[in-house]
Amino acid sequence: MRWSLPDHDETIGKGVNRVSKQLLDVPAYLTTLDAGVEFLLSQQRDEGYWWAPLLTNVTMEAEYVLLCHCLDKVDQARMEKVKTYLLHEQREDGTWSIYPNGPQDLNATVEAYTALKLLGVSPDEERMKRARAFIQSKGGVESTRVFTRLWLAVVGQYDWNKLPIVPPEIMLLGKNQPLNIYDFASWARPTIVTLTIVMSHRPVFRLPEYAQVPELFETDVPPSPPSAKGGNSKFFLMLDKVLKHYQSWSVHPFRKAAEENALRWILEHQAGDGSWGGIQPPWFYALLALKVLNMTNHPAFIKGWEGLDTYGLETPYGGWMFQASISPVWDTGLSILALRAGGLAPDHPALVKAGEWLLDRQIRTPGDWSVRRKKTKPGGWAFQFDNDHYPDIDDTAIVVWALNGLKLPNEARRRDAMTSGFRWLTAMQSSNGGWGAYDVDNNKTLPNRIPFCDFGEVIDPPSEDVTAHVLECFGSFGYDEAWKVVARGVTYLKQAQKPDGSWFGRWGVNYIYGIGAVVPALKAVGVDMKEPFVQKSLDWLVEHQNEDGGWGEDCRSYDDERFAGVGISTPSQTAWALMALIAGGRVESEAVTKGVAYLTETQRPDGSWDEEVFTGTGFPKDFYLGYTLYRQIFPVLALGRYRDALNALKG
Ligand code: R03
Repeated sequence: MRWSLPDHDETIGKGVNRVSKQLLDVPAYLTTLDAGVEFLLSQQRDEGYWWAPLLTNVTMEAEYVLLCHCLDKVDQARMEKVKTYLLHEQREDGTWSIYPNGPQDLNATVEAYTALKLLGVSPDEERMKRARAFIQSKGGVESTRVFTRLWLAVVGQYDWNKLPIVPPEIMLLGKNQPLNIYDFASWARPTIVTLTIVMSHRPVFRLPEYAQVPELFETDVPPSPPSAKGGNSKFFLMLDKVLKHYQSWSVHPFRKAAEENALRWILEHQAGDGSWGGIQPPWFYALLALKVLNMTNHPAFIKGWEGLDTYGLETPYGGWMFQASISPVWDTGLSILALRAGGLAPDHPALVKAGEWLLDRQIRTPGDWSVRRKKTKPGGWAFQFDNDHYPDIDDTAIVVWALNGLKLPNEARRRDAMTSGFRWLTAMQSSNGGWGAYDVDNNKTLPNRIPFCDFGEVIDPPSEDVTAHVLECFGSFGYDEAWKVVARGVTYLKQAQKPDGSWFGRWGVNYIYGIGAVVPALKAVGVDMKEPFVQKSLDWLVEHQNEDGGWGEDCRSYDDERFAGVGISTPSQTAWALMALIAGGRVESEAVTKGVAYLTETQRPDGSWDEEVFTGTGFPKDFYLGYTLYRQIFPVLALGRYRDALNALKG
């Protein structure tokens, strides 16, 4: 959906301010910057944090509907709102997509169609006919990913025998044996552990007659299911057959012990907010697993069920949606950085409040990351409010860097938090010099090969953007304490550069995000911006500037190289490009002047920007994120840096 940030009501004073600045002949971009700062400030919550909707796609709500059905917890009023949301997101052709203006998506369309049927929408309605025709034209349910077919199996619409198996016995593998759960990414791990229980019990919570979907199998088109991330190998297909045979036995000697391990792991890993890992998939699957084990009276189930509401959102038109994850720490860290760049003082009351809020969120206990870094002391931050098992490196880098720009009443506490955060980041560097998002050296490719893993990433190797954020954080300190760490990070980034000069964007779309992160980071750690490899990335940006002066890059760039750097201009991507060009020494270039003008001209009267498309990446090709505050944070950050760079030139 299009999600506008709420208006703020301080427009009266600001209007006057704008007029008087114009009279004093202040450059237009400074007026824009001030209005942008004001608007961003207006979005701060009373408790001191920033938190805006994290948008994804309708598989969240469709699965929510199926989950409520399975758990026998159907709230009719809530369901009506979900129906409103699903119908609102449906396009003219009857399909759903996984990002605004994106291509028709089979998984999303199958799931939303099924949910709508359960919600009472008649299959005879034109919109349902269109959805069905699309599904059938793609080979039907057999062409969907494993997760989609798994949901259909759980509601009695798909044969459990046709799904790949992940047996609970993987819980008995040691931490150094192949395919043990710690070789999977932090998000895949709880997903797999919870699903082993569901998949070994194979529950069926059959949909009522009217909601069954046999028509989604009726097709003349041969199915083309996605393959495992690493390709389908004979070995793993054979292993799957063996496991299916084993599953059919009536006795499984190790299963009881394995399941007990899985259950213990699940109970130990629930987050303070009731979720598992602060993300939707393991959360829903954990509730299903507890249901299957007859544990719906267990405190973990109750807390998990009740926590769901905190990730829900009412839409302005009366719909209800479910966020795949929530971003308060990320939004807050970035907002502080933007507002400092925008000119607020280190001890501005709003920033003090935000800084203290962040200090309270630092994680002081070990987590899954400790399995590979046993002796390292904690010190990270998570993305969400309360998710202590999974601090991540990206959030920690941004928060430590943000704290470094503040002056707080308790300076000793701020220093202590920065020091422990800094040390944690240092310890979490991978062997190749880069940083992953959650773990060290989570780069074994074997998990990619199991047939179950046909959607999203299942490992968490170092990425260019996270590495850049850590380096820029370190650069903000002067990095004497860690110069070797920094040097290895720079080496990693150099070897990761694409032949055309760009860097890949793992968590933001796409090469514009990569370059926008890497170049300012290289500058922050003292790399000479005149170096040809840096200049080459800046040339890439100039070549990809749009006619309107902005930059944009479509999510399609992950599937099709022709879309690299190509897309409608957006405020966030324009800001990323500007930050790289400014850091790289091109402050006075025509490209930068035009980019700044783009931001000035597209700002709304209230100081905000609009952004119609997603510029965040969950998993390249498979899952995208709309960070609602990016449109505000990054233009402010870029314009603030523009002002500083111009001032530095003028001496
Ligand atoms: C940008 C920096 C901060 N950073 C990124 C935080 C991203 C948070 C969103 C994560 O949400 C998820 C959604 C998911 N879906 N499916 C999976 C998943 C994971 C995270 C998924 C896919 C494959 C497997 C398991 C889970 Br196997 C919808 C650190």
